Amino acid sequence: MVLQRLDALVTLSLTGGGFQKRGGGVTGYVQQAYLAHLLPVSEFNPDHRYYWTVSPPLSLETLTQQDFISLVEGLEAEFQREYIAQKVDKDQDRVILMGVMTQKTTTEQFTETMIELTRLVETAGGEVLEVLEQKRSSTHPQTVVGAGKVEEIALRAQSLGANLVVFDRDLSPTQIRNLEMQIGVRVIDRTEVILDIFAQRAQSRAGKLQVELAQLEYQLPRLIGRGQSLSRLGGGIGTRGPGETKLETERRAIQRRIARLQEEVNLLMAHRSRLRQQRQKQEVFSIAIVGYTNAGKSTLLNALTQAEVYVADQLFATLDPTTRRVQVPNLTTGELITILLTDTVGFIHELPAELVDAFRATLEEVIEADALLHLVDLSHPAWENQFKSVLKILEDMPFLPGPMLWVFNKIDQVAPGMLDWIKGHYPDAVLISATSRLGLDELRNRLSQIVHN
Ligand SMILES: Nc1nc2c(ncn2[C@@H]2O[C@H](COP(=O)(O)OP(=O)(O)OP(=O)(O)O)[C@@H](O)[C@H]2O)c(=O)[nH]1
Ligand SMILES: [Mg+2]
Repeated sequence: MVLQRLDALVTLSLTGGGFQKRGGGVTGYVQQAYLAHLLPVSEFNPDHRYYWTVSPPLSLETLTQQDFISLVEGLEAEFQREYIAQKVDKDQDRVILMGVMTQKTTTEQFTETMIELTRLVETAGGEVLEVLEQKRSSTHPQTVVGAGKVEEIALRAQSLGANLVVFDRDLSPTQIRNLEMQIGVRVIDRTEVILDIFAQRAQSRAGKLQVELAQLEYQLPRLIGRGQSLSRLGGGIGTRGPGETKLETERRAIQRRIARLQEEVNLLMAHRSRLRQQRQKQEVFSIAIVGYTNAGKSTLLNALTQAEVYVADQLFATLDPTTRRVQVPNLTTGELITILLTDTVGFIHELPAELVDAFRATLEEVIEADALLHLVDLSHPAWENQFKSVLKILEDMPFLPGPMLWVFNKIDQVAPGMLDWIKGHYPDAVLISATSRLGLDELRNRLSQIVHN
């Protein structure tokens, strides 16, 4: 009924033994009638435990006495009240998350992915109302999940007043179209959530430029499937950003715009490369801080230098690279030497390819450094997988600076037993707390060692 937008439904059952029609075919008497309609939340149905109700068997006579118009109008009014009550904050998307657990992932990894996806949606400004899951050996080519699950999502969306469904994986244009048609609200994937966060964060011209490029590159192959549904289902996560107005324009116009932006990114790269060459002429050793988003990279740069980089407990707080001078002691002479430390955009598990391409000017700061400082948030339950994800992203880069120093951060939040374990398993790593300023002298010494090797 939800999917077909029906207010009420009547079924009639026949006695079977009726007249024989003149031309053949059996007619029958109506034996019983049933009336079904959707149920709003009420004191009798508090958590929306029941979506619908079916009447006891009625006689035709009783049925004809039913005032359908007032029944439907009454129900409409109740649903409307519920809807308004749910829609307090109009700017906030009300989101249902859909996670698909395939054989490729362990339960633990899956749980981590869903926690992270929740965090991403909240960072983008959405409110997660419910997390739905399904185990499948592989995803359904048309709808990702099976027909029964699609129906469940539609029912939950309707009863919770959700206006957005977010899937934990990339969706094809066909899948998006099918899902939106059957569920009746906007459907987006994880990449779109990440792009939306970037769009909201981008401050500098370079940042905005790269975000727009990433969004257009993401949208171009999905354009055909999307045009109508976007205008039908409204804005919110995944529709914001510099590229927003371009969405409705022609595919070719988008292609032209992409080409122009690509050129601008190339100019940006050339500009940054000149700056780097100047620095290299001065023979200052440069180190780039890399790490999972929210590891504390900007906090560390601020702690070691007088930088005032924006720090926040949110994903992708930093988009633009910042380079500052740091003094480290020469371990033999004790003199202070100056090195350059660069803080930049954080990584995430399965960083969308469009972002990697569009942010190449920024990522080049990483690959062009003389060494890397890989910062890890040791207090995060999933730190080991985050650590591996960062290594994987680095491996996929065309080339990398030689030495990489592993630095485990936030040790003020870690149990002593865990620290002993880390020291045993990662003897070369440095343990610090950027906020409590623990281990920073040791870190300066280790940076100095890298410079002199
Ligand atoms: N407890 C504790 N919190 C820390 C430490 N270092 C950083 N944080 C907190 O971690 C959060 C993220 O810090 P940021 O410096 O913004 O992290 P980032 O790696 O730059 O993150 P993005 O720019 O989003 O990729 C902030 O709330 C910091 O205050 C630490 O040593 N201990
Ligand atoms: Mg940062």
